[in-house]
Amino acid sequence: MSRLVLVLGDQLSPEIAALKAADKGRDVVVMAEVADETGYVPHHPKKIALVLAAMRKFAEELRADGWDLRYTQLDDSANSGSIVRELLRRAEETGASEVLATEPGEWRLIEALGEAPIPVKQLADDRFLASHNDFETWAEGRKSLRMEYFYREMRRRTGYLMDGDDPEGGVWNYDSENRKPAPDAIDFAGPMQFTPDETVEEVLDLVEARFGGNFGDLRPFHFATDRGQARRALTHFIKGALPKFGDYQDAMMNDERFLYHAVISPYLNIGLLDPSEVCAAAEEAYAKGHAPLNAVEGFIRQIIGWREFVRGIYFLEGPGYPRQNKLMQQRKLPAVYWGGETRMTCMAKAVEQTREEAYAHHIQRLMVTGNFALLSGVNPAEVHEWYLAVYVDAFEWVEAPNTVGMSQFADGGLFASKPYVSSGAYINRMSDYCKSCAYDVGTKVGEGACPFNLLYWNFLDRQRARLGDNPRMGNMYRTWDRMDGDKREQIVAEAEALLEALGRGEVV
Ligand code: FAD
Ligand code: DLZ
Ligand code: SF4
Repeated sequence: MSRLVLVLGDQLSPEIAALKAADKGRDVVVMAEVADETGYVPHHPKKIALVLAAMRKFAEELRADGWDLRYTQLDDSANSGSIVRELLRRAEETGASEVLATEPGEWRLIEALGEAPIPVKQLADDRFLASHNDFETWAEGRKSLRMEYFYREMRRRTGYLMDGDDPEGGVWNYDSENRKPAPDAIDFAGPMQFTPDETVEEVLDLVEARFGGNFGDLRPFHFATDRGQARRALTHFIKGALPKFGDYQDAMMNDERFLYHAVISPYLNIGLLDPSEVCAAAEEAYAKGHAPLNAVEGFIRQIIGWREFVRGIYFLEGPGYPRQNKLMQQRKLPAVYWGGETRMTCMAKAVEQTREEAYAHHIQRLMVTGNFALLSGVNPAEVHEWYLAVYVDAFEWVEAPNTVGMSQFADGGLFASKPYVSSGAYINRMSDYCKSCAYDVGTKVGEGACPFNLLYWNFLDRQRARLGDNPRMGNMYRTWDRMDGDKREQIVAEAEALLEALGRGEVV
């Protein structure tokens, strides 16, 4: 009897486990565009378009490769609206009595498949370099989980940038050479852009009609939507941007949205690129003398270090992880996150580019929008839903640990040793935002004071019971304690007034 082979919208690789385990001669592949997946958060229209267009093109590849494939489009009249119901419908149609799946990247779907009224075998997703078991074994017995140590093990295991048993160049991590502030100009035009073909145009029309009201601009749409295009986008980055990737990794600029970043996370996350091919391409650029070690090491660390590490955390911690709120923050997400007017240039720029591109780079996500939400005391569940919705690369296994853990410290410091908070000084050092801002980054309190300055001290004061003993925050608390008492009172009063104004929806 035939089996169904489920391929989800972020599993678009011919090497995906369920396809590898299936029998092309008798099994039936099921792919489905369904309301449950397009609606579990108000996804950015570009994200929905990317996933649906790439699904349709991948389905064509599978058909051309000889697979019997049943594909449900979002507007098909028989569409039942959920992955499990689509599987049941296709089982009835084909007589199949079991399903082969690759483990989804979200507990919600893992549980739904586990509870489905048809046996579903969920195979390990081996697109990653570390399995769940590898990560659990590494984490077992450790007092704290630090990416750097996990990363070293991954270097040894994969052999990337290794010189025998030693790291290439003698040190594991070249971050001290990176983190340069924003330069005057960038000599890279940004990620490769692709003109929508017929399939993509059809999807864009569908998304416009159904999801045009979601936050985010659908057009222009230039993402790669198949493997060939994604590989060209990777090559374009390796040639044009990788050499300076490390230097300006943390910089932010008013007029340069992508700087030297790769913008390949959407392709990696939906299966159009494989982490090994990406790292091999970067390593080759180093071997050929095309890109320096600080850039290549930094880039490979993001992929075999951070990306694998956060996935390990998501699956180690279980389904409750995204709902953690160890700092007990309860405020609502301010309207500025959904495009509401603001006088803060840094926030305005980060949100504007998120709306237009469905993309912001790591430091914008961490030190602008993430930092502001944390300082403002926003409930991390709301922050999590925002990040899951608005970025084209957002899938829960990668988004939740980055948001809930790294950015909001809502897991109490499972893998970040202290919260990523800063006053305006950091943003000023790393960007040109403050030069065109209505606020003055140098003013700590009173008329024109930068909101990040006020909120930073207020956050420390408010969270003293939970963070005061953290040894890595000792200096910050000592500086706060040395401040004149009247000034501290004024900062707290002004910060609280600002938070109240934000809560009332006033322009801040
Ligand atoms: P580059 O800077 O060019 O880096 C290269 C690659 O390294 C990325 O494509 C990505 O695959 C990987 N990478 C780098 N940093 C991380 C990281 N911290 N975690 C996982 N992979 C990483 N990344 C996502 O892929 N999806 C998300 O939903 C997501 N949400 C985030 C939310 C917050 C609050 C923060 C602070 C970070 C988040 N990140 C997320 C991580 C990071 O911001 C993005 O991976 C990166 O900005 C993608 O752009 P890029 O391809 O240009 O990356
Ligand atoms: C993100 C997404 C969207 C928008 N739509 C679909 C869809 O219609 N069908 C589908 O199979 N997958 C979709 N996805 C990706 C899933 O949400 C993703 O597989 C899970 O979140 C697990 O990572
Ligand atoms: Fe942002 Fe403050 Fe700088 Fe304005 S002055 S851009 S609010 S950090």
